[in-house]
Amino acid sequence: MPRPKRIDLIGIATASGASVRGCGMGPEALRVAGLAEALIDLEHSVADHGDLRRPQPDISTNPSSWRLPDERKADVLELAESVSNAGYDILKAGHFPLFLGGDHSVAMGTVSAVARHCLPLQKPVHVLWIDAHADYNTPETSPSGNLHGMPLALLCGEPGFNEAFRGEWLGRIDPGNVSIFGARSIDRDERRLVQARGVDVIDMRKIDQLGVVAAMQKVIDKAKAVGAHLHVSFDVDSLDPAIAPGGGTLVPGGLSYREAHLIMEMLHDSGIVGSLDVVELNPFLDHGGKSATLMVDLVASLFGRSIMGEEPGPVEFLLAEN
Ligand code: HAR
Ligand code: MN
Ligand code: MN
Ligand code: MN
Repeated sequence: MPRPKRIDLIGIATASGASVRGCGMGPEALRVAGLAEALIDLEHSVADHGDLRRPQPDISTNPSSWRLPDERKADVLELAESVSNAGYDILKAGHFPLFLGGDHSVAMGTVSAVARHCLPLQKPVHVLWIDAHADYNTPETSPSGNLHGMPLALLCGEPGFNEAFRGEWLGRIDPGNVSIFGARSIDRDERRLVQARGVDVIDMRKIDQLGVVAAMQKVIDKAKAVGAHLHVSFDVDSLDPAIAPGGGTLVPGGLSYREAHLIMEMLHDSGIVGSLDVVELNPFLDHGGKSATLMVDLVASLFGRSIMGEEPGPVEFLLAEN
């Protein structure tokens, strides 16, 4: 069994990158669903750093509007900086950062923390983006203007972001070291961009055709081949809406309960996952904690929960048999 880890939880209570309110409550829902207890039960030690958040907006002049786009952009970028610094400190201390979103724009900060830590140590970073969406829009290609649809493009250094976006996150990631897993909703110009940059998109059709084991094993092998730190960014909407209704941008045809557990079990066995985001959980839209509870169970699978306490390694055997 791999050694227990010291896992540092850090909440990012924001929905500023999204157009649907509610995922700012995500970190608290994951705590209520028993995240820390599940990890401690697996003999890990856990520290909870609480939540990063921006001050509540002043809506006294127009209570019916949410936030203006520029205010929300400022929220996203200021939070990204705080997240990047907090994540960097956790990694430098040798701990495992587990980032609790918040909408997916928080990954600007989480992934930049990983890049700042790993790249000076000559450790490549591979980003595994488990999501219904590609989140590779730029302000020019985005149909919505929502920043949670853009973090990968920013992290991969796409042009089209103005001066406001300068920061630690800009262009830290090689698009050749990104795997998008579970996609089924990609915008037209966004698709052109990911194709042009050689981003590996394992969409739902590929998962259906190859099987989830072979599809995930390819990602793991690719990251392992270069000795990468694997950062997993798990968007709750990668899951099928029937099992995870707690999201603001649901798309039918997602990962099943067993597919999702199996990929988390495989990621655990790989031994190369060094950081994790759980994002886009919207407790306001969830059904009685169903999605939050499922996410806690999936995180537990990634941190070593297994049915029979089996040793890692059955996956290659299964593939060889085919
Ligand atoms: N592609 C759409 C856009 O950019 C929607 C993407 C955002 N939804 C998310 N992120 N939940 O994965 O507006
Ligand atoms: Mn710490
Ligand atoms: Mn996303
Ligand atoms: Mn998504």
